[in-house]
Amino acid sequence: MDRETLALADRHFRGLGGGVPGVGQVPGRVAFVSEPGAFSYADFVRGFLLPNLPCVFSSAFTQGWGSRRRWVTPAGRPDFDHLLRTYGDVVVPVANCGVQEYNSNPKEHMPLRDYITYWKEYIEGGYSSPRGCLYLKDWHLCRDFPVEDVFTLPVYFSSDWLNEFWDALDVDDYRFVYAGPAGSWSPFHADIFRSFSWSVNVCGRKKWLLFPPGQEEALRDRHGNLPYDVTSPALCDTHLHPRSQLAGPPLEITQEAGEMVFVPSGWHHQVHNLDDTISINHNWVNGFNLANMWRFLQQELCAVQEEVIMRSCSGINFEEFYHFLKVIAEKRLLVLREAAAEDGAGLGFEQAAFDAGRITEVLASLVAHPSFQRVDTSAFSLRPKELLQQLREAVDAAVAP
Ligand SMILES: O=C(O)CCC(=O)C(=O)O
Ligand SMILES: [Fe+2]
Repeated sequence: MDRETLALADRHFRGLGGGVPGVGQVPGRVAFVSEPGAFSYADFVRGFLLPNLPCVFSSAFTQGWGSRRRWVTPAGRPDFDHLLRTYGDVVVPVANCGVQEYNSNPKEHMPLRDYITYWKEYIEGGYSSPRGCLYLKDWHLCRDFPVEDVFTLPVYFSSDWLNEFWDALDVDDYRFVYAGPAGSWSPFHADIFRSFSWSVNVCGRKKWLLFPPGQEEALRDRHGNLPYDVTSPALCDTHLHPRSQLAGPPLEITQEAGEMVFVPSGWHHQVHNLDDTISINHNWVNGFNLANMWRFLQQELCAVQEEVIMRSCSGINFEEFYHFLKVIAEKRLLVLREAAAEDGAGLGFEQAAFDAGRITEVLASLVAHPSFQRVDTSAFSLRPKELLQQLREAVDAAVAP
């Protein structure tokens, strides 16, 4: 991040007074970025991260990725033989697209070998099977094979606190591979913790239907439930979905092989595989959507009122959220202090200053939250108020002329 982008981003967030951006003007179509050489990180911040708008990057951005070279046949189809040879024994999660369980699909686990056998039979059966349409989802391939050359992380997505946090703890990650036949699909949802996502088709094509934050409210049924399938004719039934006429049409994307989609924070979406498709999908949080994550966690708490239940709903409670902030904050403080000693010339100084500023705002709000005040923090290695103080001092020093 350069100084000019830091100043722009700081002004943007200061203008919000620690709040969350509303939905600004949403263009009628999704922007397409074609030239890697002519599109900087600062362009991405200005055009998409700050206004929280989706975009599609051309396949030139993923040229040369290991997965695109090795997992695909010359005809552009999944290379089943290669995948079997390399990963056949790995146990992968598989969802059944035909079975609705709340607003997702039940998952089972099976060796990739068995899934590929199923997939080939599904194709031979004219894209139909008595077992239904099975979709391999949320396979942590990078966690299972950390040294494989699968992809090169684009600079636009390199500030990724969720994965930085999990990597520091060496526990989990939010890096996934999806693979499924034409017709497999992901029901209507927004991503975990209101994270961003990026998604690249290694082969095949996807159709995306995207709704800006807030639009989903008009799509709820009369009981207040979100739809499972936004293409269902039931949405036109005003008795079932009384406000669906108020929802604008979704933004539509047809994502070609090699192209990369950026899904902004809090945008609900539904995704259909138009061909036999393999994709790499990551969820990520950073200073640009941290306040959305925090707001989401507070809403979850309001909805369930019980921290114990909250953990089972969103997979994180306030104490763990503090731990997440602390791990990232301490790493940024280190950069700011070292760089300060070198007259601000340290690598990533602006990024660290921006990150520390965003953490300060959200941490101040967390520390003031009545539910967090009930947490016993006496045994914490660094007390939240101390961390807040350290961050404030570091941010003040970083922005001082
Ligand atoms: O590709 C899919 O089926 C779903 C992808 C998705 O929801 C995401 O990347 O956020
Ligand atoms: Fe998603």
